[in-house]
Amino acid sequence: MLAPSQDQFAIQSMARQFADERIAPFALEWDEKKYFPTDTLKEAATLGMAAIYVREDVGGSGMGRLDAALIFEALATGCPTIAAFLSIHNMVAWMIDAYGSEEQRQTYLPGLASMEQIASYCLTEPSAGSDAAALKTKATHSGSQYILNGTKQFISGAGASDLYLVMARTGDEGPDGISAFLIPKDAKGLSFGINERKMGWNAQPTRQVILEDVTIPEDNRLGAEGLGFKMAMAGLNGGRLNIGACSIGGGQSALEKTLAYMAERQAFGQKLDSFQALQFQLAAMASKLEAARTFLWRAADALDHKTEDAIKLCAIAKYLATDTGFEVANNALQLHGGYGYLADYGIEKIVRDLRVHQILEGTNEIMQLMISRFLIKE
Ligand code: FAD
Ligand code: 2MC
Repeated sequence: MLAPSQDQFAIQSMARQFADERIAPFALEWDEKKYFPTDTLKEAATLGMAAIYVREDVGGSGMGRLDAALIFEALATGCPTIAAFLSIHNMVAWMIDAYGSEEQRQTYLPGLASMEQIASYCLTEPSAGSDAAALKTKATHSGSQYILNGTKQFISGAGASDLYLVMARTGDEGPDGISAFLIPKDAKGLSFGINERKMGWNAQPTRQVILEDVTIPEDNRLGAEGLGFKMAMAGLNGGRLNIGACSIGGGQSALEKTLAYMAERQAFGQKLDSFQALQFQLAAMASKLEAARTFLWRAADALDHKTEDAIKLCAIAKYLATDTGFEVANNALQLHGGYGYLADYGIEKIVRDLRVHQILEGTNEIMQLMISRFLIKE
């Protein structure tokens, strides 16, 4: 892979147009009002962006991870929060496509591809975040049913989503005792915590998902018993690329806003963009974004081709791209002076939104832990 093809860039342009017209003009208001724009998400679904790497027979777009990285970067220029939620939904859709029975694929995926059904991914618990394999939510097999009890923490889309992919313990301690379950919103015993007050990501809800004797047919188990953790991790490989792409998109948008601002704003009788010290900062920001973007493409291509080093490359990409996106957005805020700190300029929102990308889908310390484990093994 040298670079994406012209066709792939055309798909990215389509996503950018959607972001410019249907997301960016409303992003500040959604953030301020904590409004989750499900209608806009459904519009994105009509363009094939809700099941990007799901097979076409069930309504998916049949594209790859590199296409997804290009799409999520473009969408995030409008709003990283909305793009990132769409990524989580895509992650669940892919897991059902990859590991579900034919019946599960046919039951769930057409609705997820159109976003008539919205999905959430439920791994984290109050006492098991980075150490996800320590999760305690229990699924007890009883006859032809499972009964689930436990609490999931920080679940994006919770309360608004129609379908919850829940990782729960069916066996012993550790990763091999975990299985995955598909739980509909109306399941008896399923409830949600308060919508958390957050620094960013305000245009999507984050709540606890509480399971109290939630009883589901065994047909709602995704994949075999004991494979839940590995499936959850496999889903996250793509999720981490997408979150990285969302950070690059947010950083790119902050850079574009900064270039426009500096071409207008004067200080000491000059336009800001005529100070060489500031020009060099712009050069550094653009260079870092380009390097992270290009590396992300490499990792996406590796995941598409299931190369031996794909997992390591995805971890490196998530770590580099989310740190870079945040650094660029934060510099952009500085270059706006006091105006960068005002909500109306849209820069502080990008900084707030991108900050959490260094934490979720595996903190950047966990990415370093994974990368170093690979290095020591190699
Ligand atoms: P902890 O695991 O308690 O970590 C605390 C600190 O210790 C971190 O800095 C961490 O990097 C560090 N640390 C921990 N272990 C090590 C180690 N071995 N070596 C070095 N450093 C370490 N989860 C979901 O399942 N679904 C969702 O939809 C979802 N959405 C989220 C949305 C938001 C807005 C947020 C904030 C979180 C979301 N999460 C979601 C949870 C997210 O994945 C976790 O917050 C994250 O994995 C970290 O877990 P923790 O918060 O428990 O931190
Ligand atoms: N891809 C595929 N397989 C993976 C994998 C990956 N990325 N990571 C681990 N595995 C496999 C691993 O190969 C092993 O398989 P096997 O037994 O065949 O060797 C198995 O899973 C267990 O892995 P480990 O032995 O590495 O398990 P350990 O408990 O030591 O650590 C760790 C795993 C730390 C990498 C994992 O717990 C982790 O990724 N933690 C971060 C949690 C996280 O990312 N949460 C995100 C929640 S979702 C979210 O935030 C959203 C916004 C949606």
